[in-house]
Amino acid sequence: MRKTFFCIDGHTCGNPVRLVAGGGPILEGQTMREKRLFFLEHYDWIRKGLMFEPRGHDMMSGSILYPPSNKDYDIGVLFIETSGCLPMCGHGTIGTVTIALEAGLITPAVPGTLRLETPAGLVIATYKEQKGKIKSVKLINVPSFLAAGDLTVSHPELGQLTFDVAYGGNFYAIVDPQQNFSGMQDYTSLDIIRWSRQMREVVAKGPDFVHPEDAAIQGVHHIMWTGKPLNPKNTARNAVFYGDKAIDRSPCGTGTSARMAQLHARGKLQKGDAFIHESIIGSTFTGTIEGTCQVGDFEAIIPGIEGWARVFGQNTITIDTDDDPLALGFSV
Ligand code: PYC
Repeated sequence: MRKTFFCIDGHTCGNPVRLVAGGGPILEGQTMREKRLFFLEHYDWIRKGLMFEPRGHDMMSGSILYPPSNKDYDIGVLFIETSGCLPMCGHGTIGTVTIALEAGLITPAVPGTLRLETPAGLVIATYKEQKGKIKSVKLINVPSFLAAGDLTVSHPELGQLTFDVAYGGNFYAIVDPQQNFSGMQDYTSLDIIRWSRQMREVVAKGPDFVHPEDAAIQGVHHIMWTGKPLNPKNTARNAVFYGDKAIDRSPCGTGTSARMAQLHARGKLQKGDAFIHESIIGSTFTGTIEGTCQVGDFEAIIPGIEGWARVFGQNTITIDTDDDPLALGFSV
């Protein structure tokens, strides 16, 4: 099998976004939720080939655009990452909107606003444009909630840890500074990656986390370690672990949504507060609470996430499984 993909590469606040503009497969299914499940079953080799080394790398992430399931949306988005096909990806959405608009791949029905159908639900993007460049994108993300607070695990290296689980488009285990963890600023990314793998394993032995309205969204696959910002004007900093070896270079859109939901549920963040969230490299998203709603038994917030992306290249990539033994990538 030999297949070529026309990709446009960019990054959102430092984290990669590879938009597959040509060569994406036709997917069965009405909604993006159904299309995601069909892609995972039949076309996951495309994700592997485009995301993993040697064509990608540990942090690689991207998207493929599809016609939406109904007229309420402008476009459907499938997210592809080293970690799988996430129901929602915030940095991926900011990058996808920026790349797609600058390349003329989508034309919004209402200029300045895009209604995106993601597998996790409706995400509304508004953007600022200057001389053909998208300067910033603000997402109104899916309702986000604190799913469980004050859980404890015995971490193999760190010992007893308390953490919360919150949803922001994916479920996150959030580890705040405490006796056995002084804050992500005090450790190397290699420590955080190793601890995160161990943490994911022990968290998986605890309660199951399943979205109350969509059983296809389940499991705590991401770990957020919080800490002190580099710039004291910012509110907080994080290191978000995803995949097997990745720390998000952006402040993580779904992670920031989950973090705001956690803080709101704990009475520490209100509507009207600006939550400036710093990434491991110091880049920022501005988070806001746009409103509240109910998701199953959970009181949820409607998060706003604003950030920027830049486009830097075009990349025609061939995956040839007949000729290249490493066509579907590898991970070391
Ligand atoms: O920005 O939502 C995000 C994200 C998830 C995983 C990596 N980035």
